[in-house]
Order: sequence, then C-alpha cells, then structure tokens
Amino acid sequence: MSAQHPAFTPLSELGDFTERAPDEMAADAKAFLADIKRRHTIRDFAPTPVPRAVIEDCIAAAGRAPSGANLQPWHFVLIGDQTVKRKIREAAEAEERAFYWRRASAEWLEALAPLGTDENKPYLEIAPWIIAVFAKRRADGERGEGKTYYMHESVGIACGFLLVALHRAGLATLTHTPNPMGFMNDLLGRPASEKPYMLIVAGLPAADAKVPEHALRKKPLGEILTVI
Ligand code: IYR
Repeated sequence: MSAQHPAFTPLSELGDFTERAPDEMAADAKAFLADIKRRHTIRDFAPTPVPRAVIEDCIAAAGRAPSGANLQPWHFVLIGDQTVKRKIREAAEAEERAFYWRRASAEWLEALAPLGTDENKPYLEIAPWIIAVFAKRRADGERGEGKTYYMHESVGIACGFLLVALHRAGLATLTHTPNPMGFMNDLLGRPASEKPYMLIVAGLPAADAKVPEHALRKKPLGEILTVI
C-alpha cells in the first residue's frame, strides 16, 4: 500500500512561531530554569479544593505533547471523588505493603531510604485531585485500531508537559507508580489494552510540607551534559 500524500500547513500561516532575539531567548531560558527549580515533589498535601477547570487545562496541555506517528497514545482519568480516591489509596497501599515488606530488593529499599517513603499513602485521599495516566497500546479514533508507536516515550513526554503545566498553574505534584498498577484498570473502568502508567497527585502543599534533602540534590549541568 502506498503512503497517502501528506498535506501541510505553512508554519508561518499558523502564526505559532515567533522569532526572538538571542538575548530574549537567553532571558526566557533562564526564567524557565529558575521557575522549574522551584518545582519539588511533595507528599504532604492540603485538602484545599482546586478548580477542576485548572486541572483540565493542564491535561489539555499534556495532550499537546508530541507522540509516535501522532497517535496520542494516552488517556487521563481525573479523580476528585472522595470514595474513588479512598479506593485508589486502599489498592495502592495493598500493593505498596507487598512491595516494602516482600518484593523490593534490599538494594532498592536502600536507594529509597533517603526519601523517607513507606507503604502509607494518605495523600491519595487528601489531595483534591488524582490524575491516572494510561498508555494506549492500540490506536483509536480516525486512525483505526492499529498499534501505537513509542508509547512509553510519548506518554512520558505528556506526563512531563502535565507536571510543568500543573507547576505553572501554582500546584504541587507527586508522581506515584504503585507497583503493579493493574488495579487501576478495574477501578477506573479502563480496557486491558491500556497500560496503567502513572498516578499524578495534584493540589496545594500542606502548610508543613517537607522536601527530602536528598531530592534537593540535583546533578549540576556539567554532570548531565556533553557538548560535541
Ligand atoms: N512505589 C513506592 C516506592 C517508590 C519507588 C521509587 I523508584 C520512588 O522514587 C519512590 C517510591 C512508593 O510510592 O512508595
């Protein structure tokens, strides 16, 4: 089968690209860096409500992420319902008990120790919103039911967009990956073709929220970058 001839729209017609002077570019890059340095994963959330529309716009931003063959292999379930949040907490804590008490290797537990995490996940009930992210193994919509490509990379990028959008909206976040996460499909009514990918907890930090010292130690640029 020969490929369909692709149609294009000139970028200039979209009006979405604005050329900026180098000093403006540099200032924007520095401003973004300064802002993203203010993002910290926290586990102590306030029960303060956050408007659903704010989270929905952030999820819409996540949906603008690039993806393999533009198949957008993601689905987001936004949970604010107290009963469902409690069910997620209970299921996640059951998995975490198995992880911390049996499954995790000594090496893994040692790597986690400086974060001070354990099997208790009260924030899953306290924070106003949980976003459950699913990765679609099969395409849908106008592209039929074929497979998706670069699913992990695509959904990872979308989650990155989402975390930045939530941060820019003034919210604190926690990425949580109970292991295994199969319970999410049952609980949230998602098909088996979708892989539970991540829970993102979003809300305002509690007044006494703490950040582990360990998490503040980010590698300097010189350690993560090679320029050729
Ligand atoms: N899922 C567990 C353990 C955990 C694993 C990693 I890797 C972390 O960076 C943090 C926690 C939990 O949520 O406690």
